[in-house]
Amino acid sequence: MTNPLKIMKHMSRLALLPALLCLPAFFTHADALGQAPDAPPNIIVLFADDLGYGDLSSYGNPTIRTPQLDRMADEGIRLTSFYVTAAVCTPSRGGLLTGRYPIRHLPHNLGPDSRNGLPLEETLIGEPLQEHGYQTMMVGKWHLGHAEDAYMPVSRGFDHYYGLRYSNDMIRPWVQTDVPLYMFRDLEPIREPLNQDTLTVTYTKEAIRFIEEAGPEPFFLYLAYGMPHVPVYAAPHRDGRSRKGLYGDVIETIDWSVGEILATLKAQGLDKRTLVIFTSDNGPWQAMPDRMFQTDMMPLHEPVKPWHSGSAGPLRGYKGTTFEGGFRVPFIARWPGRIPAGRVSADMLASLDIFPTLLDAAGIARPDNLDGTSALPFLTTRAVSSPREVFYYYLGARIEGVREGPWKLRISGLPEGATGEPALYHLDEDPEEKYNRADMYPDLVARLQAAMEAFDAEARR
Ligand SMILES: [Ca+2]
Repeated sequence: MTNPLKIMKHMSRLALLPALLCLPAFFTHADALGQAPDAPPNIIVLFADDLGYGDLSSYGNPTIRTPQLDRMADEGIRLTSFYVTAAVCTPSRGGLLTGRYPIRHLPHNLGPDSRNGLPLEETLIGEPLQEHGYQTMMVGKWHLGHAEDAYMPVSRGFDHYYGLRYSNDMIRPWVQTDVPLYMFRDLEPIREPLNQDTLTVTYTKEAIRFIEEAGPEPFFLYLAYGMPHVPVYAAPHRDGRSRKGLYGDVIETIDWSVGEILATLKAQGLDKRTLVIFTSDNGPWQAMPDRMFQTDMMPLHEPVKPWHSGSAGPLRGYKGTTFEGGFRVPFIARWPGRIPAGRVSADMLASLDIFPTLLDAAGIARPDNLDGTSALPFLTTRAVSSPREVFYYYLGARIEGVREGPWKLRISGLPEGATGEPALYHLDEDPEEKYNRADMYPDLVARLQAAMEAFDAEARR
């Protein structure tokens, strides 16, 4: 039913000393059996903010060191074609937590003064898990609505919440608002000045405490880091350590955090009972000297700052664009005994697939209105391919692209390299999106464009 250490902790709370005396035998029994095949696992989703495809050493960064995430990848699976549903925060988080494209619910970013939120008729991943006995906790950045309690995490599938309700820059001087940036516990603000230096450390402590104090039922922890979203701050004990400068320190602080969480699982005897996923909500923030995002948040010709260091690796584009650099992010999943170790796959997968995957892992029936498919057979079986064959790219409410197999059609309304003319890329041969092959394959362009238009029309119904 559950792991021995948790049973022990639970029992010790009840001061059942006689029962404790029997535990060595129980340990042996559990060790011999391992996890029952149908036992629902604990689930941890670690979601970085604006961490780019090329920001981890296992994804090729030449100077940032991420030994904990690299080890997690060695012990599990690492994907090189994993997509989020938007190149900015709010819709990407909505896509992750609903398993549905944001065009169906909330395609635009929220600000501190926003009155709206993710529509209340949407089902979020914590809800079915909660209904099936999971203990659920969210730590970190929410960004799916906060003007009413009904939009907040504790109303949407999480027993408890600790974190910032939106981005860490949504305060003066970065954003012109009078709403103070407070940490929240459940629905209550903690009316103290925010220390961003220790933001990642504080979140990590909350996450670890939740794991350590969880009862015998399975748990779901969603930890949405606030970093490396701007403005960037590293933990004091990591400051100045990275050759990449402050930005590197920030990523290495996240790496430290992942290491602490994995060490906690090991110490609690939960390693083999816990599926851990690490990914990011969109590509890296970069100085955009030409046009888009001309807001308080990102004025034109912004001077170069430490946060202009995120890397999309070999991919073109960055946060806020429908090039690969905006949408493709690292994805690492680890579940010892279930996910084979050391696998790297270029199969396409999307954050849309996480919701059904987690329900599948927990043995819970999936809703039939999802845009995602369970990737559990793919993740847990070396010979199985990803179920995902098609992915649609949206910039806000505008569809700008589709990927089918290795082919990507991009039709952008943005000025950058775009005339509204279709661009066709072969992403296996040309992940950098350097070579537009639209002229060579007019029939394929027409078919993919028709697919984009058909999906968009259906999604808006
Ligand atoms: Ca983000």
